[in-house]
Amino acid sequence: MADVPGDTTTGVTIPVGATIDNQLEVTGDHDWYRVQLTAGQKITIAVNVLTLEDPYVYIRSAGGTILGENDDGGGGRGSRLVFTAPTTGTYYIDVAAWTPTGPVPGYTGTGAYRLSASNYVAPPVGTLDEFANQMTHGFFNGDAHHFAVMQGGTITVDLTGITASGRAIALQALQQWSDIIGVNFVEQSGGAQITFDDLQQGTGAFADTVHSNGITTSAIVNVSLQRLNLHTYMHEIGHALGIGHTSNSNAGTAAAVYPDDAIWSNDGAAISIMSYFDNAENAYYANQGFSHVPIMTPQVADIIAMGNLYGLSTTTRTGNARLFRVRRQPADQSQFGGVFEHRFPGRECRDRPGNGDRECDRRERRR
Ligand SMILES: [Ca+2]
Ligand SMILES: [Ca+2]
Ligand SMILES: [Ca+2]
Ligand SMILES: [Zn+2]
Repeated sequence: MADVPGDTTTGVTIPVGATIDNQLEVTGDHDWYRVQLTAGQKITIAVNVLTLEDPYVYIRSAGGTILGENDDGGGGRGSRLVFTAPTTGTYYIDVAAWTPTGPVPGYTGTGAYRLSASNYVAPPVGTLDEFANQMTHGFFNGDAHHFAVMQGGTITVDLTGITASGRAIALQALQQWSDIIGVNFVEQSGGAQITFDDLQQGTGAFADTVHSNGITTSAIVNVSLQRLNLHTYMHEIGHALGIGHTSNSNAGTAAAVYPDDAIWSNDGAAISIMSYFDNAENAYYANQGFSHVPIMTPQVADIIAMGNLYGLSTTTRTGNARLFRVRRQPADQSQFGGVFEHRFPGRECRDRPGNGDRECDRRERRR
């Protein structure tokens, strides 16, 4: 198969609705495909992994200027980009590979890919089980992973690298996840399964896991001092325990946009603490009486997802109806009302509504 030129001299066209299999033959290869669009036409471009480890895609103008780009929006390392043509004419879809900032052992950025271009279809409503499956499997392209522990077992955590106020919030977040899966988090200094840090990454937060054959052996949770709030800690600890986002969005490239980057129309904070979309920007939740305050507990899909990985606690607050108490006061009617009623010292937890943590996550890189 001849290589596709990586500039406007390309003679290869992809019609909207078509799928093409091709490859990046050498490191640094770019393959440009012409696509004819009409003004206002909205398309979804996807580059799926065949043997290429980590695709990256751009949409370019007739002159070759980059108009949009995506790395991992397609699930796993696959790319997905929704683009609306501003004018009628020729555009180019530029298929490339993710480029590391330095050499990565074994990574070449070559291999076979599957490119498709299709007219955009608005996302359907997802079920809670679909959300949970996306978090445990879909986000990782099927590569599910979790610590080898069940209810009554222990995961060690090292909180000695963070401030006293950070530790206080982290402990609340750990307690909430412990309430759900029945696993005890035990502090130790050095050599813990989850190590916490607050390195300055802008205002960022991220989690990294080390895992193989579905089992996580260690994880790092890093929440910078600007992000010390309960939501962020629960979200990042969620990653450490093995759940990804409810969409394939990741803050590695551009901020997620609703609904273009959503898999389901009801992807919002009402469903999951791992969502990139707050209710204020989500048309599905408009006029349903939801407030837009940041959620302070895992939500329903989170509990299902985490239960699928670890099982659900049978001892949490037994004999106490607070477990599924829903707050009914209008001012308090956040999301599902706080599936877990949780009291917390106020100030740390007040994040700006709508802020989410989309700028703050960092991609998970196994390598
Ligand atoms: Ca090529
Ligand atoms: Ca090429
Ligand atoms: Ca990618
Ligand atoms: Zn995240």
